Amino acid sequence: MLRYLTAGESHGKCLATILEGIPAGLKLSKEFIDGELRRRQSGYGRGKRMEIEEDEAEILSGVRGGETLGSPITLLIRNRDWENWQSLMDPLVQPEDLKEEDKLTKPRPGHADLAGAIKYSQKDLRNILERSSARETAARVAVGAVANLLLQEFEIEVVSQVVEIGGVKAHTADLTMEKILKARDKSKLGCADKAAEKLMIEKIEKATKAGDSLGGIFEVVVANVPIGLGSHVHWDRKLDGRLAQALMSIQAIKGVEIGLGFESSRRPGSNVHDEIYYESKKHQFYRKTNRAGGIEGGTTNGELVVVRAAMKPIPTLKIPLQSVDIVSKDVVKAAVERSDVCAVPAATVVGEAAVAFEMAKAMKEKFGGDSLTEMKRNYASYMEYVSKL
Ligand code: EPS
Repeated sequence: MLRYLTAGESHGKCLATILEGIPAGLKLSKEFIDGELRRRQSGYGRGKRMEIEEDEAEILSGVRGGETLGSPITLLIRNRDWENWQSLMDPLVQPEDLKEEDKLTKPRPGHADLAGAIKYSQKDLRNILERSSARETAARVAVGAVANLLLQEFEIEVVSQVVEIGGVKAHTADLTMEKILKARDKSKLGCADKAAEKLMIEKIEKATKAGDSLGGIFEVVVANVPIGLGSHVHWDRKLDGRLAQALMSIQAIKGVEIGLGFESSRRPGSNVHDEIYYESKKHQFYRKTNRAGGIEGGTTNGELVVVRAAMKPIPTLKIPLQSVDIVSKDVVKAAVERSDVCAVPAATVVGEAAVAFEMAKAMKEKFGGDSLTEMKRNYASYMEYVSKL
């Protein structure tokens, strides 16, 4: 079983995560993890905070001689901004040391502020927003990077791209994965369509000037996935359900699609389902279309796994919306915090990490193994059976 927890507040000392279930013998490249962390920090439309942070993961346990031990892996990411927040955020600061004027009482519509404060009986919204902040996603990206390293051992590739920002759509359907990767890595927005990127940047500039924020859509594609990950037998083993949950749990995500997604509800069945063919020389079943997004009945069918997630605009607005003070009940404008105008490129990297984790978890469940050697042996035996269908 692959599982993880994260801990940490946005302006606390650090973010930490414990990841369990990675088999022993996986080479853990700190460079790769740090590279993914930096990728999450980039992207046009981010705020000043990203100029302060330079995320890197310290590996505290579960690794020796550069390889995993099969024991829990602890990763720690320090918040550089902590220095500026210590007097407010140090766990040992006493209530009497916290000034009344530092308390946040004006909840932002669309944020966890109000519901969280009522649920946890808090009179200072900071006690909610510090943990609900998308800063936490740095830890998820570190976990996803480790999962990705495991997937790479089986030549499974996870690629993501921004496909829409503020209503501007990218057109990349006729590009190969390699071309998408190349163009995406050159893009300030992680978007492989140059013309669309230009329009997206203009939209972000406009939103910045207007004190507003923008959302968008990203896509994650997984290639070289073996047939048979996930299962049809139980609700919590269906891979599409798990992917949707993992993506929906990312801050500000409001919708998830697999393959054709919502569009499949508008077409007749004959124009939705992917017809089945058989290549006798290769002993292989295959499809000419992939509208199912690589998953049927909660199980991978050997085609590309294709998922998309929609992110709402960030709720912290420079020109704030109406709200109500949680203490005085006065009508007020919502709190204005330093924030990002558009974090879709960052969310794309987080989405990729979330998908990598779920795919690695499904691989671990199917092929088991306490060591990577054992897992690969089980995988090879199954793939031999699949190659002789
Ligand atoms: C965030 C608000 C901003 C973002 C932050 C998420 O932080 P701050 O309030 O310190 O300016 O920059 O994102 C990150 C710190 C990050 O690493 O992604 C929020 O309210 O969710």
